[in-house]
Amino acid sequence: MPTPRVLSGIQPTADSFHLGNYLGAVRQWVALQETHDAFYCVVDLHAITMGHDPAVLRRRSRVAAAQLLGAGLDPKRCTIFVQSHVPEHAELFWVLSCLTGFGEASRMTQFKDKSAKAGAETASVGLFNYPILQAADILLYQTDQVPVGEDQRQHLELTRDLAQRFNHRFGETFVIPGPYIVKDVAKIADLQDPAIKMSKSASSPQGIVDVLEDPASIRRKITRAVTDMGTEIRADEEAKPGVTNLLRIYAALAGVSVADLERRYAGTGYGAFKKDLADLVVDALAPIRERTEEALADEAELDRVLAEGAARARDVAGRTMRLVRERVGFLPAR
Ligand code: ATP
Ligand code: LTN
Repeated sequence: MPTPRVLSGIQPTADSFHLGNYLGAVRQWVALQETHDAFYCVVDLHAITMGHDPAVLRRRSRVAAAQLLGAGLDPKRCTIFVQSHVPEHAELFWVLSCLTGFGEASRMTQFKDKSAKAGAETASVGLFNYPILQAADILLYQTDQVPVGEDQRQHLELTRDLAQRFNHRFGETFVIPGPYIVKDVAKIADLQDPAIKMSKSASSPQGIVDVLEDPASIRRKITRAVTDMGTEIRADEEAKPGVTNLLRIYAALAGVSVADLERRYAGTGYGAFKKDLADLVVDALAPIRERTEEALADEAELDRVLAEGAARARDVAGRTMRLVRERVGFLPAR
């Protein structure tokens, strides 16, 4: 059996990843580089669907790559690259878009949410096409599993449908990928509004903890996180969504179960629990922040890592694309 392949992507749309990105996705990426043939991509093409500033995009793309290194990705163990360095993504996107129904794309809930916010007239066609480009990212690498948070499940379903449709119409070409979603961390909630996910675009500054945030500010936000009626530290999605979210974050970072924590904090109040959690978050993020700063300090080396990643990615993507062109019926360019 060949080593199974994973691929995932993260958008360079903020100056830092947040705790939801880290626990829901990036931490799994780090673990999977040990057991899988892993490709991780800073998806800058996806980052221009809502309007952007070129200088900011350039900075955030490097900051995103540096944070991946800071979080523990090792370019010797995995391939880290920037999506726009591999033109095959845009090329396969086009082919897949011609297999996607207009109605099918219109049903994507992330598109519906984000276009409603932007206003139907101002939302770009790029935003509409976003999930099809994501499918291209995944299928180009013959990916077996895609480590992401819960919010990406629908996009992965579309990806599987498109792969099956292509294979059926043009002959076996793509591996059908599956989601790799770790239940307890798949949807970290906003600290101020546990009904919504912690998110770069939707959370208020108080609701979101950034990976690169300074320790005092992290402590403040955790101390002020919304808790629920009563004083009991107990997981209960319905009655105690705020405390449940904090318990999940704690359990994930400490490597213990929520049940263990419920026992440990039985009879104590929210205060001590939040203080311990704040210490834990600060201690977990500090080394990531330091390594990210180191990676950013040597821009030439960072760009070299990305160039090497792009070369490895193009090798795989190029092979898939040659097959796709032939299957679709494009003439060889000779
Ligand atoms: P936006 O709010 O702009 O949609 P985002 O905060 O969701 O952005 P992305 O770059 O879209 O960030 O997501 C990167 C990865 O992090 C994805 O795999 C996504 O599923 C995961 N993720 C994002 N937010 C959370 C969260 N609150 N809990 C768990 N995983 C999350
Ligand atoms: N849409 C994803 C980012 C993304 C992605 C991918 C994830 C773009 N391409 C390919 C997994 C595989 C998001 O997190 N919002």
